[in-house]
Amino acid sequence: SFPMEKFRGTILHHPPSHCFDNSVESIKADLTEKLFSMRAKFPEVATLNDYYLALSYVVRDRVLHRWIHSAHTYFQQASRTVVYLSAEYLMGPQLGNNILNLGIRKQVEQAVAEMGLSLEDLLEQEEEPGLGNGGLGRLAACYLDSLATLQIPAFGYGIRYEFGIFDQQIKDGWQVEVTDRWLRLGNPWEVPHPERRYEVRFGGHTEAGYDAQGRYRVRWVPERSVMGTPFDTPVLGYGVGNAIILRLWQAEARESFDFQAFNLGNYYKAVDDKVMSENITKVLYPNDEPEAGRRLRLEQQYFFVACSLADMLRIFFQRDTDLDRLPDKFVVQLNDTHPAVAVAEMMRLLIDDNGLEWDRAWKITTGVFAYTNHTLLPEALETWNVDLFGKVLPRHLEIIYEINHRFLMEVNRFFPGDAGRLSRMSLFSEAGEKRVRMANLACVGSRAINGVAALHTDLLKQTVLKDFHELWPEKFSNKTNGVTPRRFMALANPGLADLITQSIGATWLRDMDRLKGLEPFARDNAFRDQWAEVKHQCKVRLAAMIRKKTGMAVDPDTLFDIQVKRIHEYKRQHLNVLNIITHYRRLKQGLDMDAPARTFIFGGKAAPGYVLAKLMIRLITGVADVVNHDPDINGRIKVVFYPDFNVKNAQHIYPAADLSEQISTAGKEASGTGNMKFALNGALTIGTLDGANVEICQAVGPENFFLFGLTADQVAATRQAGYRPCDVYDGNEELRAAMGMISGGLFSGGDPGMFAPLIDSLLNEDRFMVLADYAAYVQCQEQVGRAFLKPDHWHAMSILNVARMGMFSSDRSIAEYCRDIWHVEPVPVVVPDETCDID
Ligand code: 7GP
Repeated sequence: SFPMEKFRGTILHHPPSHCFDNSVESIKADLTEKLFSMRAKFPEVATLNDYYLALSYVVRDRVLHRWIHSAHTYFQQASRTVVYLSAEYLMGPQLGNNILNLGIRKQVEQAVAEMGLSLEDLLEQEEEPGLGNGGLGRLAACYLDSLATLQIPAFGYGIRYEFGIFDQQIKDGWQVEVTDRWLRLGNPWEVPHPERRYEVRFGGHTEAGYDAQGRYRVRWVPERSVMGTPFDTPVLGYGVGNAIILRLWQAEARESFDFQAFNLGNYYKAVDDKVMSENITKVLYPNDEPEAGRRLRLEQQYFFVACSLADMLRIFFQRDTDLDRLPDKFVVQLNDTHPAVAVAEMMRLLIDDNGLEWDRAWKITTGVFAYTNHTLLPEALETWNVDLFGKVLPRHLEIIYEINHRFLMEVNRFFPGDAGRLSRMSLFSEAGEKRVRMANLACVGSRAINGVAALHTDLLKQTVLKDFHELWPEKFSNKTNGVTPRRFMALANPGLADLITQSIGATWLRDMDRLKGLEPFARDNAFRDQWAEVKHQCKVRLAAMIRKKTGMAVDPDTLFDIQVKRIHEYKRQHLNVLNIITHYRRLKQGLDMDAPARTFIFGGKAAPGYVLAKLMIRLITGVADVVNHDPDINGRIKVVFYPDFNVKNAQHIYPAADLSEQISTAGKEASGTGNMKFALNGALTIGTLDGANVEICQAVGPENFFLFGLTADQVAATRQAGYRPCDVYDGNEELRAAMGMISGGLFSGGDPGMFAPLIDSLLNEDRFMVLADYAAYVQCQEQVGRAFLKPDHWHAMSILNVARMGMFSSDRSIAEYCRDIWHVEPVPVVVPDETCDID
C-alpha cells in the first residue's frame, strides 16, 4: 500500500489540480472522448446507455476533482471525522444530483442537446443502487448529502450488495419479486480500491493463555476468513467544494483458488471457497422477514463492521499512535443496531490486537460510539440466537458476556436487588432460547442515544429503552429526521425550485429557514396561480409516467391523493382502501356527488415473506380493477398502484401530490420522512399524530393540516381497556358494508376466501386500530374534498406548508448531530481552478 508514513507531519505535494473547462464546447468534446476511451464506441454505433455512461464519466472527473481536494484537506488538517455505519444506503440515481451540485446543469443540457440527445433521456438510463429497504436507508443517504454540504469530514461505510432490494412487478394484481441486477450495465460512480483490502475472520474457537509479559490474553483461532474490498462513491456538497466518500465493502475469497484442492484435481471444490466468500455481500435482506437462522445476515453485519473499523484505525494511525486519542479524532454513529457488533469488535481490536487492558479499552470504546434507534415495534428489535452468534463470532460472544457481567454489576449498584430490572437490561434474553439483544448492546456501548422524532424519543424513554433512560438520562436526546432539499426539491421539482428562487432568492437551498420568506406570497393571487401551474405540470408529468408504466389514463385535474411507502399493517394502507370503498359505495348510491374527482395512487414494496402485506397490494389492485371500470363512477375515482416504488420513481411522485397520506397508528411510525418530502413539494397532509407528523403539524399550523385519529396515549389506553374491533364493526353500518364488499369477493373476482386473512385479522385483533380510526378518517377525507373545491385557499395552504417546512431539511438534523452528539466542526475545502459557480 501507499507509504503514508512519509506524509506524516509535512505535506509534500498537492493533489493534481486540473482546470476543468465547463463550457458547452468543452463538455461536448469530453463526452465524445469518453465515448471512445471508456466505451470504445463512435457516435453512430453508441447506444443511449453508452451516452449515459460517457456523460457520467465526464461528470465523474469533475466530482473526483472535488473529492481529491477534500481528502487532501481533511488529511492535512487531521480533522475530526464522523464515521456513519449503516447496513443500508438508498442513494438514488447519481448523475442528475452530481450535475446539480457541480452547478453545470445548463451547460450539460445544452451540450447533449447539441449532440442530438436529451438530458432527461440520459438520466432515465441510470439504474439506481437500491441498497436499502426504506426510510432508514434513505435517511442515511440524505445525511451524507448534508454532511458534505455542511463541510463535515465524514465517511459513510456500508455493504456493496450485488443485488439490492428486489424490483417489484405487478402480475394479475399480485406483487412479483424480480432480482435487482443494478450492476449489470456497469456502475460509473464507484472507484474500487483492491489494494486496500482487509481480512475478516469467522468461526473457530478461542484459546486463553499468558503472553511473554505474563499478561492474560485470549487468542481467536478462526475457522475461515474472507477479504473485504472497498468501493468508493464520492458524495458532493451543494454550493461548497467539499465532497465525502461512501465506502462500500465487497466480500471476496482470500485466494481465488484453493490450490491444494486444485492440485488434487477437484476443480469444483477449489472454487467452492470463492463462491462461499462472495455470498456474504450477495444480497440485501428485506425488512420484516423472519430472522430464523439467518447466519448470512449476521456475517454481513460483522463483515462490514470489521472492514470499516479496520479502515478507521488505519486512517487514525496515519497521524497518531496513542489510541486514547481515538475518541478525539472519530465518532462512530450506529444507524440502528445492524452495526452494533462494532462495540464488541472495537473491544477486540483494542484488547486482542493492540494489547490494551479492559478498562482502558472500554473507556475508548464508549467514547467513540453513538446509537440511533429507528423503531418502536418490538418485533423489529434485533436479537441473535446465542448459539448461532457463538458459532460465527466466538470471541465477540465472550466479550459481550464480559461487557454484560460488568454492566449488570453497575446496574446493581444503582438499583440494588432489582432482579426484574437486571433481567430486562441484560444483554441476553433468557426467556425461551437465549438471545443477544443488540439494542441493549448498542445502548451500553454508546455515549449518546437518540430517537428520530420528538414523539418517538419520548416513547423510547417511556417504553423500549425506559430502563436505560433511568440509568443514563444524560445519554438521551432527540434528533428529528430531515430530508435533503437538493434531491427532493431542486432535482425532483425544478419548476417549484425556480419559482421559489425567483421569489426569495437562491440561498434557501442551503438555508431552508429562508423559505419563511414565502409566507406573504400565500396571499398573492398571481403567485398562487403560478404555484398552481407548477403543481399542474408535475401532475401532467406523473400522469404520463403512470400511462407508461401501467397503461392507465388518469386526469391531472383530479385530486392526486398519494400514499407511497413500504406496505405494512402499521402504515395502514388498508385504512386508505376502506375509505376508497366507502366513497365508492356512496357514489353508487348517488351520495357525495359534489365531492371532487380523485385519483388515489399507491406505491410501495411488501417484504416477500409478509403475507398480509402482499394481500394488501392485491386488495388495492382489486379495488382498482372494479372502481376504474365502473361506468357509474365515470372517472370520479381512479385507483392506481404504481409499481416498483424507489428513489427514482419517488422523484416523479412527490412533486405531483395534492394530498399526502401519513396515516400510521399513532405511536408506531418512528418518524417518517416521506411526510416531509411531500409537504416540501406543496402537498397537504392527512395524518395522525404519529412520528414527525406531530412536528410537521405544529410547524405548518393545524389549520393547514388534516389531522385525525387516536393519539398515541389514546391508542395505549384503548388497548388497555380491552379494545374489541368487532364492537366498532357492529356499530358502524358503512364500515360493515365496506368490509362486506371485500369479504363478499367483489374485489377478488368473486372469490370470497382471498381476503379472509386480512378481514379476520381486522375483526379479531386489529393490532393497529384500523377500525378504531375508520370513522374519523372518512370524515377527515370529506373535509379534504371540500377544501380542494376552493383552489385559492388550497394553494394558499400549500404555499404555507412549504414556507414553514424549513426545519425538516436534513441540514438542520445534521447540524444538531454535529452540535450535540458529534462535536465536530466544518472544514471548508477550497478547490483550485474551479471555473463554475453554483447557478
Ligand atoms: C424507519 C422508520 O420506520 C421511519 O419511521 C423513519 O423515518 C426511518 O426509519 C428513518 O429514521 N425504519 C426503518 O426503515 C427500519 O428499517 C428497522 O427500521 C430498524
